[in-house]
Amino acid sequence: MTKICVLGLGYIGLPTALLLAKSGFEVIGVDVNERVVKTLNQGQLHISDPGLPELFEEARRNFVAQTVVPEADIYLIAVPTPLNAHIRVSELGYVRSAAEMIYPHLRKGNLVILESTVPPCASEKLVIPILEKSGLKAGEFKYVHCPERAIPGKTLYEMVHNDRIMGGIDNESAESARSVYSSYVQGRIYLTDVTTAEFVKLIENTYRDINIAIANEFAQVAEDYGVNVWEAVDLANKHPRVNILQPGPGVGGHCIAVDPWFLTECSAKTGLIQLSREINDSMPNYVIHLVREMLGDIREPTLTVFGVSYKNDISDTRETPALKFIQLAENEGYKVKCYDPHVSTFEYPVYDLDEAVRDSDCIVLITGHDLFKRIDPAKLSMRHRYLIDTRNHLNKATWTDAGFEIKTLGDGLVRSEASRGVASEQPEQSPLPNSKATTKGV
Ligand code: SAJ
Repeated sequence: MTKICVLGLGYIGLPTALLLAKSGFEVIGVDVNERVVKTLNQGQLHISDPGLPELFEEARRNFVAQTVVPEADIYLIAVPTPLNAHIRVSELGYVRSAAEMIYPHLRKGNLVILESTVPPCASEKLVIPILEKSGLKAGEFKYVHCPERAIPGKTLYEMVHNDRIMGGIDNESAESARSVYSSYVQGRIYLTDVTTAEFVKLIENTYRDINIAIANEFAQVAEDYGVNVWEAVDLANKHPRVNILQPGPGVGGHCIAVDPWFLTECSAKTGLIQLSREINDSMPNYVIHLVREMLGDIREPTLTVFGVSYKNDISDTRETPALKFIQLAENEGYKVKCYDPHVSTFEYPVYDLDEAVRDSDCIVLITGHDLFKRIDPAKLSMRHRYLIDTRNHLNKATWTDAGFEIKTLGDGLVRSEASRGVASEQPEQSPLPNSKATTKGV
């Protein structure tokens, strides 16, 4: 039986290891965290994702976890590659130490796969030279970069169904990787060289970041013209070649908010990419400006943040825009209480709904969890009933009927109009145009 060692048993490494085990490989999962290893060997999971418990049950007979790297036929690296936010440069320490752990075991004909996202040329300049300390030259062992592309919240589904890119140091390497991934990937597999694969992964996420940035800029420009950006984007997207993304309070997660910096760290030609990062990073500042406008004259104001995970219906809070928003709010003297039914551990305390809204003046919705739609606003006991919805997520009529004054990011309504209740005329998700915008057919 072919033996695969998967290094890193996190959000990507563990599901990948289990998919391979289910496909019939003998899989040894390696993690430096003893608690993770112990938990898995006791039959429990340390992460949650739809379908993962069922997969774990099916795959366990071919899977074992340990803290040291064994001899294997194939080594797959799926360790984190965080960004050093101060200097905006990738930290490749985990990748480096994974390669250091592999090379003493490396034999002729072995295949090493890197799934972790890295800056262009990292394989060639950093990882392969470490592996060559084995005494083997690249080519005597096979090497491929196969960047992961699965979206959190749908990880397993996308791991199986997405197309994959395999960048090999030579064709034999890429073909070997293809045969490994073909065991469970139903999408197409495309072969290329290593550096192109590294580059492709980064431009995918950078492309998305830039597109979110333009949506965020449109939201702010729309306000200046009294236009509702949500309606405008919806209408623009009726064009066959336009697909504008959704504005929001900023971009979080460990990928889109991070990968553009990986792409640009060794290039000087990066104006648009950097600007987009800055636009997205400045959205919490824009949200606090909306709060200021709404609550201007309230004394000792308290805010309730709805949703602290970086996006809807998941528990992941990495790089969440909620964090920057809360810090800014506290710096301006607001008391902040958080409510997020998906999150139990966060930098700030997370309360239940009643406690989070008690004596609060304003709810600021940062994350569009589905569960928030089921809240009955009439039952919320607050000091003042203000709502800032940064995702156009909640039903305006329901919340207005419950006495809330609502500001939706990018709705084009100045405070006086909102106060007059103009916002309440807007139906959910597809608001009617305000006084300036019209929806005439031409
Ligand atoms: N967001 C918006 N507006 C949108 C879409 C997203 O403000 O229209 C925000 C989200 O709220 C979130 C952030 O952007 O804060 C990122 O969310 P996301 O759903 O766009 O992406 P991630 O970070 O969860 O996953 C991405 C995916 N990449 C692409 O779609 C190109 C995923 O396929 C990658 O595998 C993943 O990064 C990764 O691991 O690199």
